[in-house]
Amino acid sequence: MSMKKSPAELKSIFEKYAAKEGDPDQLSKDELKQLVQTEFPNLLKGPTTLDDLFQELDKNGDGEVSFEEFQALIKKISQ
Ligand SMILES: [Ca+2]
Ligand SMILES: [Ca+2]
Repeated sequence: MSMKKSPAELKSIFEKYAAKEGDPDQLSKDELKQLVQTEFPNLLKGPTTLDDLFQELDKNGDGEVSFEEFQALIKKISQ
């Protein structure tokens, strides 16, 4: 399965999952979990757990991942 997605696709993926609960512009841990498990399951096949990933992405520690913070994941999957 290819991990490659266009920037527009990534933005629409973020928006689709971020809108599921709470703030529609932010991913909660549950939303991130659904996003990663559905769209990027390979990310969790290594030693990285969802908790690790969430902590890594949530740079300002507010318990949600903004689209800006999500960029780090995009970078990770496009390597
Ligand atoms: Ca949300
Ligand atoms: Ca955050």
